[in-house]
Amino acid sequence: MNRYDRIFERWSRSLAKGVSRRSMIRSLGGLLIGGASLPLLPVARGQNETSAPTDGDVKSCDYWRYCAIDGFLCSCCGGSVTTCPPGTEPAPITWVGTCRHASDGKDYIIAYNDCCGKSACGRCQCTRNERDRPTYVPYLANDLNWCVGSNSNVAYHCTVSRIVGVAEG
Ligand code: ABN
Repeated sequence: MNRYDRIFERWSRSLAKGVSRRSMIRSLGGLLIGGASLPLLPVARGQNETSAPTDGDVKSCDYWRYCAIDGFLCSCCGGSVTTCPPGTEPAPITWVGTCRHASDGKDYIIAYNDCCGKSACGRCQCTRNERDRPTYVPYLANDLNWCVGSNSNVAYHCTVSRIVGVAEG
């Protein structure tokens, strides 16, 4: 047995003495369940995509990635599909939808992020609501003012749509 084996053996024996089997199983269960539920959290998923190829009319409500949106399109309000207009900031919380891209047939996970800090833009209202869920499933609900979580006095201006992943299966 080499030195590392002896150290590891001593460490596992002292762990076995100090920790009951039940509490070990409880901790492992907590780790597994905690790890599995992390991807469900509706927070800040939309911050990653900085630029996106233009593959359609981003000022049209029919544009593919707006399939689950409910709001004013930031691309008509001085911003872009993925960036908030000047003078506004993204809410810290997003809701998500899954939209099919017609040209490659893949389903993309889209984070919809409200931009906050100015009064409602009023242009390009778009309400598509595909697979929208009631507000008691908030990360899949679009009919909520997510600016409530921002520093911008709850003023909702428009919504951006960022690709955050490809849906598997
Ligand atoms: N998430 C868009 C939105 C903002 C304000 C009110 C309803 C919906």
